[in-house]
Amino acid sequence: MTKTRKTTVCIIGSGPAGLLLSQLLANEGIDSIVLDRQNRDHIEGRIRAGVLESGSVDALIDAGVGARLQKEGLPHSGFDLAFDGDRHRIDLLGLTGKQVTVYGQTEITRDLFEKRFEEGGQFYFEVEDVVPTDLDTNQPSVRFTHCGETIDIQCDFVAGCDGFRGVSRHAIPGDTLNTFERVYPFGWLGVLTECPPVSHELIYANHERGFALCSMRSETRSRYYLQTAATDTVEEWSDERFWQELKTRIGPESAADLIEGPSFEKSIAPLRSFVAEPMRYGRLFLAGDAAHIVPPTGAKGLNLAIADVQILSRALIEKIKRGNDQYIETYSATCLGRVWKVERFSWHMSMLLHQFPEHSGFEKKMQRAEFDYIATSEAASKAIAENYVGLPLD
Ligand code: FAS
Ligand code: PHB
Repeated sequence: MTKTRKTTVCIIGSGPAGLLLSQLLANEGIDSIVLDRQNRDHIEGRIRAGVLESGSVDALIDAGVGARLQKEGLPHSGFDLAFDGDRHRIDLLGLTGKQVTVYGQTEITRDLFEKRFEEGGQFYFEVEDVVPTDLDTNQPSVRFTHCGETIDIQCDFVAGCDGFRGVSRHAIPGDTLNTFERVYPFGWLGVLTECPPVSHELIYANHERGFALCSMRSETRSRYYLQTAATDTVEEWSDERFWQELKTRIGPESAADLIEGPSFEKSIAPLRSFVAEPMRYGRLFLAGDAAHIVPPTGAKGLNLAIADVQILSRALIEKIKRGNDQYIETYSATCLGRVWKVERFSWHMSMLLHQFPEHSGFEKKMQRAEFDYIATSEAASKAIAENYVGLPLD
C-alpha cells in the first residue's frame, strides 16, 4: 500500500542546505517536504564547520534565522598563517573591508530546525530507500519508506541536498553526469574542548610534522585540528598525544598560551576535492555537498552550500511565483562558476599548508617561498583575504 502526498518542492536532505532552502521557500509561501535518513538529534549533533563568510551571515539573517548568530557569533577581522614558527596575519578587514564570523554549523542547524518547526515545516526523518523518479518530466516524484510504509511524494521540483553520500547525484544518468575528484593523502583529526582558545583569531600552521589549525566555537570552547595519516584512527590519538603534537606544530610561542583540557568530541575526516556537473537534471537541482566537496582548509564547505541555496531559492521562487524560467535555466552554470573558484581556493590553501608524503625538497621550498611572498606582498595577502571572506554570489 503506497501513501501519496503532494508538495511543490521535495527536499532530500535536512542538513544546512535542505533546511535553509525549505525556510527560504516558506518565506515566500512555497510549500516543501524535507526528508532525511537520520533523525533531528543526529543531524544537530554533527560537529562540522565553524566559519561563516559575511554573505552567509547576511543570508541567514535575511532568512529570519540570524538572531542567535548576531548575539553569539564571534566577528573575526583576520587570521594567522604560520610556517615553522614564523607568523603572518591576513588582515581581512583592512584588505577587504569585510569580516568572517565564527559560529558553529551545529548552531546554524539548530536555529534552522527551530524556525522550521515553529512554522509547521513538513519533515520525514529516518527514511529509507529514497528514489527520485520522473525527473525529466514536469511531474517528478520521490518514493521512500518510513516506519514500514511506502510513501510517494508527487511534486513540481526535487532539491538534492543529501550531501556527498546521498542518492540525488546518482539519479542523474551516467551519460549526463561528469565528476571531478582529488582525494588527499591525509585526514584531519578534529577535537572540541571546553577551554579558552589559544588565540583570539584562527591560526593555520604548516609545520614539518604536518598541518595544525587552531579555531574555536566561543570564548570558552576551542576547536583544534591536526593533519593525520589517511589511515589513522581516533583510537590512536589520546588527548595527551594530541596536545603534545599540537604544541609542537604551533611552535613554542603559541604553545605557551595553550590551555589544555579533556576532549569531548574527537573525529577524523577524510579530505577531498570533488565536483559533479551539471547541478541540474530536468526538475532535479543539486545543492551543497550533494554536488561538491572542498577540503576544509579554506573554511568553504558550509558557505558554498549556503550560496548554492541562495541561487536555487531565487530560481525556484521566480519560476513558481512569476513563471520566469531565467534563473532555472542558468542555475547550474551560475553555481558552477562560483564552485570552481572556491574549489581552487580550498585546493590552494591545502597545497600551501599540508605536508605531502610525495613532496621532495623542491615542493617544500615552494611552500615556504609562497608563504614568504604572501607575508611580504599586499597583493598576495589580498588574494587570500578576498577568497576567505567570500566571493560575490554571481
Ligand atoms: P550535509 O552532509 O550537511 O547534509 C546532508 C543531509 O542529507 C544529512 O543530514 C544526511 O543525513 C542526509 N542524507 C544523506 N543521504 C540521504 C538519503 N539517501 N535520503 C535522505 N537524506 C539523506 N565545512 C567547513 O566549512 N568547515 C569544516 O571544518 C568542515 N568540516 C567537516 C567535517 C566533516 C566530517 C564533514 C563530513 C564535512 C565538513 N565540512 C566542513 C563540510 C560541511 O560543513 C558541509 O559543507 C555541509 O554540511 C554541507 O551541508 P549540506 O550540503 O546540507 O550537506
Ligand atoms: C572550524 O572551526 O571547524 C574550522 C575553521 C576553519 C577551517 C576549517 C574548520 O578552515
